[in-house]
Amino acid sequence: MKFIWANTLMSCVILSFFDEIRSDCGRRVYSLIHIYDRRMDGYASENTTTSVKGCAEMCASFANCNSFGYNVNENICYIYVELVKSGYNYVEDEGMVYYWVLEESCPPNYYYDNPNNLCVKVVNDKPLMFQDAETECETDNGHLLVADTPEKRSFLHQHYGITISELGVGAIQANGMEEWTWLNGANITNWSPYQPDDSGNEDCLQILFTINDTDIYFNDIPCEAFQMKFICEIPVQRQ
Ligand SMILES: [Ca+2]
Ligand SMILES: [Ca+2]
Repeated sequence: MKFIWANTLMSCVILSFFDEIRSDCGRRVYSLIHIYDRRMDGYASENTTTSVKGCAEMCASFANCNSFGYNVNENICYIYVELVKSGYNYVEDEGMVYYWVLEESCPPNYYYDNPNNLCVKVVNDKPLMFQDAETECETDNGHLLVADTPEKRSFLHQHYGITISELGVGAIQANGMEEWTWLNGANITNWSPYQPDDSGNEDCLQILFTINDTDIYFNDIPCEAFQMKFICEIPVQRQ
């Protein structure tokens, strides 16, 4: 799954900073790739424009654009769905420069969560117990999703509130402690009614979605009693 945010970006001003081009919306960043004078095969679109910034705007308005190449001699913009890297099939084409979209730089199985600037992976076909789920996320150099902000709760409800009824996330109640915290130490809010009830030594956290509400709520569950669907989060990979 990829999010299409091109439409909202059409009103953004594209700015240039040394090797990077970014929009004034602050999130869409293109980084210069040091491949020159070669035109890579497999572009999705070819258009005429008068500047590399114009080419960046074309990339922003093209769904799933992950790289673009601009020929500064011929004023031609090439749009790529894939991240252009050296080693592609190419033809010599003097004047070519390439940029790629940093925010889309998430590993396979992860996709970019634009509002929170994270790479996110949803695992709903292989339920695991809390510690096994956290270990899987740590294997990817991440951790279970910490839903500690309204933006993240909104993101979760918007994208999973209807299709996934319950989901494990990254919070824990240490043995013998009364205070709940997210894995990053933030406080937990938005408890579901009558929760946490610690009904049978419940020290891990589960999301409860309600379809008719725009927020999400939390319930404490036993850490080792049953397996759960879960979400991993990792930082965006700058390549
Ligand atoms: Ca407890
Ligand atoms: Ca409970």
